[in-house]
Amino acid sequence: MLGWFKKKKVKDRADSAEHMAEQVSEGEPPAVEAPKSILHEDVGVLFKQLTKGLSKTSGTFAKKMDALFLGKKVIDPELLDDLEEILITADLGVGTTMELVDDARDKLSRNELTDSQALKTVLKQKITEFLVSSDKPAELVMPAEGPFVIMVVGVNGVGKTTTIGKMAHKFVQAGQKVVLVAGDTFRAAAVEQLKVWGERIDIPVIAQATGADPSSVVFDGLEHAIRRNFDVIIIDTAGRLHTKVNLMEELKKIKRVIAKKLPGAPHEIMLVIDATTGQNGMSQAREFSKAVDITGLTLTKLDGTAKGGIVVNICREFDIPIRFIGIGEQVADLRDFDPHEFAEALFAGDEIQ
Ligand SMILES: Nc1nc2c(ncn2[C@@H]2O[C@H](COP(=O)(O)OP(=O)(O)OP(=O)(O)O)[C@@H](O)[C@H]2O)c(=O)[nH]1
Ligand SMILES: [Mg+2]
Repeated sequence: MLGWFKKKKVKDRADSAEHMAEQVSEGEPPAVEAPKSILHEDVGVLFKQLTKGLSKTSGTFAKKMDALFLGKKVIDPELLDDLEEILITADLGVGTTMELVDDARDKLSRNELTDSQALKTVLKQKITEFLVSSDKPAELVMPAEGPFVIMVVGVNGVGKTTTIGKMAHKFVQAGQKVVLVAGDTFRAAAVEQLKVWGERIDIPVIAQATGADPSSVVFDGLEHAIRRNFDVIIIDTAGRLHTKVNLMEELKKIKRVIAKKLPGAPHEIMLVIDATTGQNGMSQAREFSKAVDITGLTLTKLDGTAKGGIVVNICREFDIPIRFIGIGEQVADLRDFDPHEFAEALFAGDEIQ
């Protein structure tokens, strides 16, 4: 398994800071490797855990697929209509569904599909293609020098703070010195919640009182973190609706303040999307991208939904890599997103459990 993050390389000391920021080492092993426990874990075990986590999604999707194709040898228009319905209810979205079904129709008319099993195979191939369609690598890229600043954004209750805790844990396991900054000064108990995560994984949390200006909390927090040489600084932000202009402006301000304190930062602006929210997740991705240039996504709560199709739709529509998927509330329930593995798990259903 590949590492889930790597460090940029400083090739030439004479280079300017901006130039250095463009240099990403290609084809070399990551400077900081994933912890041994992850590298050495049996891939089969990890796959089983993923399929179990995705049991609602894969169970329902794969079961419906099997029911559709069971006993049907020939592909008729009725079967294609049913297929269309399954794909739409799994949240693949109308556009993605139409492309899949139209492709099947084309292949059928060119006699390239002889039976329903062949159709299932084609479907899986095409869904895998969508999942790998982004040409941006899924791994996080740390700067060559200085701290790696990650700002986490998203609408209310999607799992930002939980994802931060899980992600921080991964960095700690990989030997990084991590600090959290409590940029959610709006919701009561948000600061406390982040502190609980900090205690759980034994890392510091920089916070001010609820009601403080988030930009100044982030500014002061960064100053403190930079002085104390942290490798990774993860900033929590308050949940906000992507349709609220003033709140999106506040997010832009926080981003500007970070860049002012540390040129080149934030290096990662991660949007967290709740996979159970369905197609609304698409407009969240669109609007947050417009406001702050999202560089990576995490899709949470995939353990709680029968509609994991949003992952396929997001990959097809946006050129933003999915970094992680959340498959539970515990610290270990954050998985690196691997499109091939995800496609396998989606179609595996009951076979694996
Ligand atoms: N089942 C499941 N629950 C999750 C997952 N990620 C987060 N949650 C739960 O979702 C709820 C909200 O999580 P938070 O991390 O507080 O979400 P948030 O986006 O920070 O919320 P606000 O700060 O209020 O906007 C909590 O009960 C989490 O335990 C996941 O992958 N699976
Ligand atoms: Mg939160």
